[in-house]
Amino acid sequence: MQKPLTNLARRRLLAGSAGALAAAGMGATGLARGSSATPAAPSAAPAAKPLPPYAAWKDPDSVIVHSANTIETRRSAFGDGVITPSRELYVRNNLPPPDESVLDDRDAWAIEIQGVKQPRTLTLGELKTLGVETMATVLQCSGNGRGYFPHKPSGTPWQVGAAGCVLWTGLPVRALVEHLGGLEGDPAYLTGTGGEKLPDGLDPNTVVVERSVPRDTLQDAMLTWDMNNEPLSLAHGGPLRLIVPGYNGVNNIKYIKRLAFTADQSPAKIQQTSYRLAPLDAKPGPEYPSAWAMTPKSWITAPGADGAAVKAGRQLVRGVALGGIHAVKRVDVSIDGGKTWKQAALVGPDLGKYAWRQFALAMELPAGEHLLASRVEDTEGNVQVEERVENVRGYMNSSWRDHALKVTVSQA
Ligand SMILES: Nc1nc2c(c(=O)[nH]1)N[C@H]1C(S)=C(S)[C@@H](COP(=O)(O)O)O[C@H]1N2
Ligand SMILES: [Mo]
Repeated sequence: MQKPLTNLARRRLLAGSAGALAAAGMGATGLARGSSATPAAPSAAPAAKPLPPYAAWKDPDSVIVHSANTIETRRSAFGDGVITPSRELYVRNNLPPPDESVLDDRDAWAIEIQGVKQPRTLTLGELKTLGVETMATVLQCSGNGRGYFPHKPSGTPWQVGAAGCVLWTGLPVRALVEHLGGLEGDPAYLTGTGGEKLPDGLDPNTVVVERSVPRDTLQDAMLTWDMNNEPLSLAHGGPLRLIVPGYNGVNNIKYIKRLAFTADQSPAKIQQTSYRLAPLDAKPGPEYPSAWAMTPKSWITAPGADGAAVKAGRQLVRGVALGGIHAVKRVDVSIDGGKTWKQAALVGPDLGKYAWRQFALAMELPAGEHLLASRVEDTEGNVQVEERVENVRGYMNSSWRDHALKVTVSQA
C-alpha cells in the first residue's frame, strides 16, 4: 500500500535543495537555532545519511541520521500522541550493538545479579516468571540540546530530538531483589553493565558501558523486555534493558548482562570521567556531578517546527514537558520570547510522573516573526531554567531560551 506523503516529505519535494539540507539535518531546525547558526551553501549540501541496518525500520522522514550510532527525532515529528512511536524514537549507541542473533532466543539471555543475599545468574525466561509491570518514562540523552551550546562541545549536536516518551514492560528491580533475599549489606549504588562485545586489545574500562546510580533508584527501576508493546528491538537494547526512571539516557543500560549493588561507582571511564558536568575550562573527572537525574524541561513542537509554514490567525501552540524525577505541575507558553507568559493546558493521559505531558494553548499569531517558548514547573516548585548550565561536554541543556522556536508567520 502506498504511504500517503507526510507534510514533511511533501515539503521536501517542493523545497528542492532546501529539502536536501533539511534531510541532512542542517535545514530549518538548524537555522532556527539562533543567531549563531549559519546556513550551509546549498551546493555543498551532503546527501542525507542512510539509516544503519539495525535501525533500518525507523521512519526516515521523522529522524535526522547524525551517524550510524546517533539518530535524532525531528522536532516536528513529536506529534499527537503522548507516546513516541518506536519508529520515530532516537537512537544512541556508544558502541556498536551486539549481533542481531542475540534476539534469536530472547528468553535464553542471561543476567548476573550481584550484591544481593542470594547472588545468581537468571535468564530472561526466569525473570518473566517473577513479576511484570508497565511504566511510561522519558528517555533522554544527557547530550540532548548540546547543539545549542555556543562553545560547540565535542559530541553529537543534538537539538530537541534525543528524547522520547516510551512505554516499558518488565520486572521491577525491587521485586527481583526481594526474590533474591534482599540486599547484601548497605550498598551505595546500583551498577548496570552493557553486554556489547568489547574491542580486543583495549582496557575494558575504557570502553565498557557500565553505569552506577544511587542505590535507592531500585525502588522504581525495571528490567525491561518490551518497548511500546513490542519485544524490545536490538536498537533499543533487546533482549533486556535496565530503565532508571527520571535518569538521563546513559543510565538506562541496553543489552544488560550484569546488575550489581556495589559500594563504589563503576571504575569505567563512562562513569568516572565521561558524563560529568565540569566547568568549561576543566578536565572532567569524578569530582564533578554525574549526569544522573534529569531536570525540568519542555519545548514547543508546533506550529512552525522544522520550517513548516504558519499562517496568521488562531494557532494551537503545542509541545511536550518533562519534570525529570518529579511530575509536571504546569507549563507556561510565550510567543514573545519570554516577555509575557500564559498558562497552557496539559492534554492527553497522565501516564505518571516519569512520563512527559503534552501541552497546548490556542493563541492569535499576527503576521511577523515570533519566538515561541515554553517553561515547565514540577510539583516541587522547580522551574525550567532560562539559561543553560555551562559545562564542557554540553550535557543536560534544559534552557527554555535555547529551545525557543523562531517562526515567521505569513499574512493569512
Ligand atoms: N549497553 C549500552 N547501553 C546504553 C548505551 C550504549 O551505548 N550501550 N547508550 C546509552 C545512552 S548514552 C543513551 S542516550 C541511551 C539511548 O537509548 P536509545 O538508543 O534506546 O534511544 O542508551 C544508553 N544505554
Ligand atoms: Mo546519551
